[in-house]
Amino acid sequence: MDLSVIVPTFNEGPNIGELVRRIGAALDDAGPVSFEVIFVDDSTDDTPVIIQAVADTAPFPVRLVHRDDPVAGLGGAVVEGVRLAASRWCLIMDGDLQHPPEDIPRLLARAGHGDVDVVVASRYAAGGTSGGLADRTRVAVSRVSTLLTKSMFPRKLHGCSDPMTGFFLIDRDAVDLDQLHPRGFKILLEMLARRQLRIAEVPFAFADRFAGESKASFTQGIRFLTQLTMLRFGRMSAFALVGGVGAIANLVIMWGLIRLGMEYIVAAVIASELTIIGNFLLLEYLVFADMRAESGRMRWRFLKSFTFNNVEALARIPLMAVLVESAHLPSMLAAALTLVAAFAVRFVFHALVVYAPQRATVDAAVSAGVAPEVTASVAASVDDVEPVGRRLDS
Ligand SMILES: Nc1nc2c(ncn2[C@@H]2O[C@H](COP(=O)(O)OP(=O)(O)OP(=O)(O)O)[C@@H](O)[C@H]2O)c(=O)[nH]1
Ligand SMILES: [Mg+2]
Repeated sequence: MDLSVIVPTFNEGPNIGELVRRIGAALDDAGPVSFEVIFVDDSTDDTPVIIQAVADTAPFPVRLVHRDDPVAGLGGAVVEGVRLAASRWCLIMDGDLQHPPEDIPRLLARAGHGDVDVVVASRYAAGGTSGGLADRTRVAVSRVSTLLTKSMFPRKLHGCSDPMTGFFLIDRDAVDLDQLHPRGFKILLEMLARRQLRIAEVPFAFADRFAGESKASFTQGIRFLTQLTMLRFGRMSAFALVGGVGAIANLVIMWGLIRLGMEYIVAAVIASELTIIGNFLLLEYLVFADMRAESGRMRWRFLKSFTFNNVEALARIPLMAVLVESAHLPSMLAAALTLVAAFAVRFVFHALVVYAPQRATVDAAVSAGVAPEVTASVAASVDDVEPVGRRLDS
């Protein structure tokens, strides 16, 4: 097998037939290439039935992997497809025909030179266009986020004008799949930022969606920003960002309640509790999203986090008093020291306790005889919560 084409799909039924037909035609024209198409499908509609029907009549192997319990969205689907691929060279493309299959032979030809690990189909290289982006806002968001991303990884992304594209050809042997933490849409970025890869680009014209609806959203945008922060500065910085947002929210709520005539102590307590709950939700859906699946029930995580934060708030004040009264530190310095210590303890507690992989899961896996992978993935996630000073690029 020379090539595995991997297509992540979420409710793309009306596009499947046309996509498979055009992939077949394009690769037929490219000479003798043996290839397969793998759909990694998270659909909630009849897309899998349509894929199966197309697969039954296609003159080349078309495989359907339907995930009943989708992990890590689009990025997770791509990684799953790459794992299952029969070929070492994997072409990733969207299922809505915004990535024209007719461009695949040019990507293959470039990889054929033998000097690169990944060939990126770029909207922003000379000769490429981004016409298929829905409107001016999407174009601007795409441009700005590309610039931001490139500035954060100047070396790793050198020579890549479009690290956010979902259309690329990659040598599976050049990436460490276990090291990836896919979340959301930007899986190429995840691959490029983790390890220095040799990149080539081929310009392409980003087309309009053939049929169906876009799954891009504001939430995906927020996920992307978290991904970027985590890749660049490690999990602790994303945690700090959430903490910072929480601190500001806390003050704003307290100010608002006082203006409504509330006693300042009561206002402070209400603001703190609301912030603790809000922070938990942000940690849950952004910072520790990739560790949720293995760490038991949400209500237990919430209970641990909520209790910890309240105990911490209660403990910090007396500790500060001790530093001022006994150690004679200036009160602002004492406050700052306790805040920094509280932050560090809070991070460690959340990373190692609240989001700890559940022992039961590991034990069950051990007795089921799948220990090596599970142990590896547990080790990887614990590894990842030690990002102090981690630098992925320089
Ligand atoms: N397996 C899987 N595929 C997904 C998921 N979300 C989106 N996709 C697929 O990923 C591809 C890209 O999604 P799109 O909705 O086209 O996103 P986009 O191209 O950024 O947005 P548009 O330009 O508006 O089309 C499509 O093939 C989707 O079906 C998901 O959660 N799981
Ligand atoms: Mg699309």
